[in-house]
Amino acid sequence: MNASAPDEGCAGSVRDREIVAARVIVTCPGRNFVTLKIETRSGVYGLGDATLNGRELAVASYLADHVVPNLIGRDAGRIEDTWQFLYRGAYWRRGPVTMTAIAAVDVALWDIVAKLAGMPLYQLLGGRSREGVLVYGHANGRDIEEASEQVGRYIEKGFRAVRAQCGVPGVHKPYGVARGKAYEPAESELPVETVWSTPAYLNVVPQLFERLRADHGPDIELLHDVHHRLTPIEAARLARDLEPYRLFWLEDATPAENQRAFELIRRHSVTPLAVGEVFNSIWDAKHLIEAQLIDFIRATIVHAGGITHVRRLADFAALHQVRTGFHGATDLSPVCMGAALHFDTWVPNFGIQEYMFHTEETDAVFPHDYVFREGRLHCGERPGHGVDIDEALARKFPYRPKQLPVARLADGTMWDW
Ligand code: GCO
Ligand code: MG
Repeated sequence: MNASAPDEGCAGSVRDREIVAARVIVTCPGRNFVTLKIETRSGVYGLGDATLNGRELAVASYLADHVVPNLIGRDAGRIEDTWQFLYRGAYWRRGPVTMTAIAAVDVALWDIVAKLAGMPLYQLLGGRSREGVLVYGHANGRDIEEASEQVGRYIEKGFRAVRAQCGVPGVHKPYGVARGKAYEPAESELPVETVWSTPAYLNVVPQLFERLRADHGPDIELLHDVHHRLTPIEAARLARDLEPYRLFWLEDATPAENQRAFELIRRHSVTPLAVGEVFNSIWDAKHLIEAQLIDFIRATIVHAGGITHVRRLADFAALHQVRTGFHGATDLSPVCMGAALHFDTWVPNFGIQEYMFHTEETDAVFPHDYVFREGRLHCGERPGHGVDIDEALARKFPYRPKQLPVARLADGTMWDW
């Protein structure tokens, strides 16, 4: 498709929208991020996040070597056609690397079209459905005491929903518990080895939530992430044990490659279930949604093919009263967060948005206009998704290889991290 096609649409002319350049920017302001910048003949550019934690350079190469050459000369306004071209055209479908690369292009194009139309992105999607986006923060502690204090600090900051994780007696380097100032799992060049014990974990988590309800009362929304560690029947037991504490959700209770595994959990418990941060496609969630085995879908714009695909997923979920609860860990860049907040501001079946704070260096490299107020994030009114990149500053933070940890049982058996 080239710029000599007849003029169409209202967001600039086809000539204005012609893609003249696209570049991949890799930077490490505290952690690694991959960003795609697409430039049009009009001078208007768009940004898309392409970060896949621990596998960043695979997406950078996929984009630079295999996608960018296809973009030059295309009409940035043909967002759907470009999505289909990259998805169907590659022949090799789905998978985290492919879908993250497609997402980066897709979000950059939505950003360009919204800027050319002079509209904040949520307006282009269908307009505002709510005044702000309910977010949950991450409290954690080495033990129950410390985790409860941290939940208190989040409540003081204005959060209405808090995820809580705590250390597990006898477990070395437990998931979700900070060892430094902030929790950041991708901490070394080769994976850190952690040790896992299901019995110790199943023992401590109900005690944690009993304490949190006693300390903080019935109104604060509480969430917990199992991070794929349990078998379906163990997950069913935990979900049932947690019922008295009325969680907002129990996340990734068991791995979901086998979507039917969730039938077992559902049979035993009414604790709401969330899953999907590692999903790349609507197909990963099809049975989970159709059979109403989950309550929240956590697929995220950056890893599931961008706004174009996640919109399809959210609409499908809405048919089954499943709400969105997008992943928003620090390994998703502010560019993804900006796009997600515009999406959350529009999507009718919104549930909640995860929100971890980025470092000051990250915020400086990615200037943005979203703000936190009274438990909610508010996207800005600037045209596009409202997140930019300071390329000169980004260059001062070169890529540093980092991988996510792995987990083993006490006898050395590999487990799910
Ligand atoms: C979450 C996630 C993260 C992931 C991380 C992996 O719920 O926020 O589970 O903590 O582990 O995004 O890159
Ligand atoms: Mg998670």
